Amino acid sequence: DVIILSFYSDCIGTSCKRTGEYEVEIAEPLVYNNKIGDENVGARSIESSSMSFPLTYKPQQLYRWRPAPSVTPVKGLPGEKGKPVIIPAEEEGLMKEKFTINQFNVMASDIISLNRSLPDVRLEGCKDKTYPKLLPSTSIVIVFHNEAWSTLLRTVWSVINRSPRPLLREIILVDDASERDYLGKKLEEYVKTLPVSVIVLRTGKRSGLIRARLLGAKHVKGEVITFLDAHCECAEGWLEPLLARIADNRKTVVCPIIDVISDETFEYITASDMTWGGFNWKLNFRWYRVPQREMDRRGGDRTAPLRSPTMAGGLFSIDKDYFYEIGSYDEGMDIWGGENLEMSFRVWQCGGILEIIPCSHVGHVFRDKSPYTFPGGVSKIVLHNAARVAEVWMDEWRDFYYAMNPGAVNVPVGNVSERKALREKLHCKSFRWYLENIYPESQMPLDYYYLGDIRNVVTQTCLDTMGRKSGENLGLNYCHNMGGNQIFAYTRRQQIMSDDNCLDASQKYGPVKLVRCHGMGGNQAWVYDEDERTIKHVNTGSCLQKPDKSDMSLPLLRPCDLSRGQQWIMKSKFKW
Ligand code: UD2
Ligand code: MN
Repeated sequence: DVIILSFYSDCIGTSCKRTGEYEVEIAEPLVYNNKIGDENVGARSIESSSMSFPLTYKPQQLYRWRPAPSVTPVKGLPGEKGKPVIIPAEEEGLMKEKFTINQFNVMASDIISLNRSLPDVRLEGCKDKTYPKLLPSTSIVIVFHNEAWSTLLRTVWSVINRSPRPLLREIILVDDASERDYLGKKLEEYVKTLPVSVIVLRTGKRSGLIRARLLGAKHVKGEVITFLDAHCECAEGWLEPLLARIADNRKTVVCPIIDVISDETFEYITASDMTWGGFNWKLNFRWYRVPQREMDRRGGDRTAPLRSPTMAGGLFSIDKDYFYEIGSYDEGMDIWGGENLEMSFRVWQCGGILEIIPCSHVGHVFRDKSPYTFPGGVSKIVLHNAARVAEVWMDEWRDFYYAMNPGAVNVPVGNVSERKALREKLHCKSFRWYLENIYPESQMPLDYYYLGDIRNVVTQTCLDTMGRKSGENLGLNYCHNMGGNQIFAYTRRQQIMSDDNCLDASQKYGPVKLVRCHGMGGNQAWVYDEDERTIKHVNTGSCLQKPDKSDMSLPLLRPCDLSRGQQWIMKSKFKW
């Protein structure tokens, strides 16, 4: 379990930093100048093709393709092969000043070629994988609000350079009411000079990334929609494994491994293929280590598609018709956040499959902070979006969300009847089904006796995590009835948990720690006796007791003596 911890990364949104190793390998360039659609093949050639192909695609929707050639590094240019860029010391002041515009080092980005080369970061087993000769084409949809020129256009160029041309139908840029001059006429003129069809759409007024993506999707001509953020770099061979998987089963929603482009140096850093998407009680998306169960299902093959409980949200491909069949997006969501979990739950619960394809890599600039405004307030918007996810998809587990987010109760959810009707219409399964079958490792317990605060009879104070991390002591504080750090679940597996952490004791006496839940009983097994009102530690037989005078915020483990100081009440006044 200690090993597991080192793989977890703390994130806000998807701002998680991960590191890894990569190999550098540059191949010879090939001649490469097909035009879009040139190699569209008719029914006859498909019949004669030995490849199996999906019946859901018509012959006219499949294209013969060849891999795009590697981008050759240019000697002497900064950032080639994904190397970090260091800004000279004398320019550091300006660099820091400009950093705040986009919350990444735009000076570094600006001096890197829009066509820069990248290392081939794929696992060896990916490099000689073969995919069907005929695949559906895709349109790339990139939404942006006030994006920097160089990151936006490097995203576009990486798509152009590294996508098999006949499979790349077009690139659709959706400007979500940016306030930067260069994103106006200049951008429109620039994209006309590009070697593939690139169109610029404008939302007119700020609509948020969800509605901006819906606008982009409406104009898609390809068979598959691929969404990207506006600060990405697609790596070699990124597209064909995604499209091949969808061709195999059009109800599969597929994500690349999202590598890290450093926000400081723009170094391209390979992400682990051993992480998948999860979420916590607050409904934040988070990366967790892939459990052994999923490794076994894949026969230990790290190049095989990885079934992920959730996706990060920004980078994925989906069959266009399936995108609409399964309910596209919730138009009631504003600006940023929540849509990634919404789509994840919806896909799984309504009969689809969500996968990370380890042979597909795309880099993304992860930021610590958001650079743009959230009209109406960040927390209000993010809580509003998350509440819609909880209300529509999570059944009684929505309680965890409300209990954990003081303040969420007072944020209006808006009208969710259409989304609930969608859930009915598609005969989607319950959230219990999702937790049992797709995400048994989830932080949300499947069965629990109690969710609320835990109050000591004598001191009338409540157990409190004080927002502390795994490995630190459990605290005790006046009961505020606001939820959050004072919310605990007492589960059928005898855990007393708060989000990712469980009450844990390794000694007969002394303080109790918060430790990442491992679900294996042991030091984390407790029994609450409703009559005695005691919380007994199974391993040691000791009881949880009020603090002694030396530190009134530190509950202790002591031999059970049926004293009132060892009595706890699990009966919440908290309302959600
Ligand atoms: C992640 C996702 C992002 C989205 C978000 C949750 C990745 C790599 N990124 O956050 O795609 O799912 O979680 O909502 O998985 N934008 C607009 N209008 C707005 C706000 C944002 O067009 O009002 C654009 C923005 O310019 C960017 C994209 O939406 O291109 C995603 O925004 P972000 O980069 O701030 O999100 P990120 O990566 O923190
Ligand atoms: Mn992003």
